[in-house]
Amino acid sequence: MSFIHIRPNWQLPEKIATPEAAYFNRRRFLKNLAGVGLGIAATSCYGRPLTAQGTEVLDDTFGEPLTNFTPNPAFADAGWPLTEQRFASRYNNFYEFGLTKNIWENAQNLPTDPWKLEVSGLVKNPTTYDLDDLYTKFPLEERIYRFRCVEAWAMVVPWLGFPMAKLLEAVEPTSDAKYVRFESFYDEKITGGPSISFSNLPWPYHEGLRIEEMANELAFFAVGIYGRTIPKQHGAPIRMVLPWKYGFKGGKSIVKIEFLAEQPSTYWNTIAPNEYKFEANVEPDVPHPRWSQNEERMVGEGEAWNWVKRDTVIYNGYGDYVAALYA
Ligand SMILES: Nc1nc2c(c(=O)[nH]1)N[C@H]1C(S)=C(S)[C@@H](COP(=O)(O)O)O[C@H]1N2
Ligand SMILES: [Mo]
Repeated sequence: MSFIHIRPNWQLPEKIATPEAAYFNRRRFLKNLAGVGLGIAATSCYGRPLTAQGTEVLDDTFGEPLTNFTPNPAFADAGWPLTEQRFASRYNNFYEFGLTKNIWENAQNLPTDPWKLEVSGLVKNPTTYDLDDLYTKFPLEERIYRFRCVEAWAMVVPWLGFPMAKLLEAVEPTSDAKYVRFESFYDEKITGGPSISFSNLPWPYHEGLRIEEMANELAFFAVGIYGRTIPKQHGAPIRMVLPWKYGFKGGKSIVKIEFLAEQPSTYWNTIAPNEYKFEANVEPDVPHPRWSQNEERMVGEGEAWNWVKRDTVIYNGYGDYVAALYA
């Protein structure tokens, strides 16, 4: 179908845009096509086949070995095989660097040293952490977690980092603090993906949690993955990991954490409130308006274009930890 005759340069062809990214286009061209009655393109064939090609260069992005961590036995086995890093680390969402999955090279432009993570707002001990602090202030542990993107792909990843609860202990939120806002690094000159206009989007990427969600045992800050410091494409030097929620809740490359009395806005909820909720828990029976959430495809497992499928589980299988938060 050739219904886009002239494509402004911010519009990616549907074929290569991911379902989340497709929204950037869709919003605008649905406006232009109002009443024409075109069906929404199938979202099942996105991304590119992953092969071992180029892994030597990919390996260079893998970060420095981390040794000062303890494996947490409660999260030693996520029930499914680990996703191979050569797949996990070259199939990423990091829209600041481009709208495809293939941003790992462009993401190497992210400047991570020095780094400042500022914690402020309704806390007794506002603190700014530098890069070294991220590896030394809190005991590091390894946790193998399942990970589920709202686009219905999934993986199993060994994160290194510390529970968000440890940060709460350190900064001591006041009793007025009910919500937390997390902000990602943003500098349009550095991150701007090629030929994409970012001007109308609510950058920097920002996410939010209820304070009880942040205090939950599962909520985690990752500073590493697969035994090494976290590669830039995964959100170096520190990113959020919330395994019971869709992946977009886990902001990458966090520079600011603010404790608030009111619920903050979030990036995706601002762009498309009917598609991406603030809560965004993994719920197989609640379809995304553009696709089902009943099953997911395991990144890199099986054949390219035809990854192994699994049934999606409520709270991504972590109901024992989090169901009480939503009772
Ligand atoms: N700053 C920032 N954080 C982000 C995103 C992003 O585009 N920018 N994408 C989110 C989405 S949609 C997903 S699925 C995960 C992907 O994490 P991964 O690439 O490490 O697998 O990061 C999340 N965090
Ligand atoms: Mo995602």
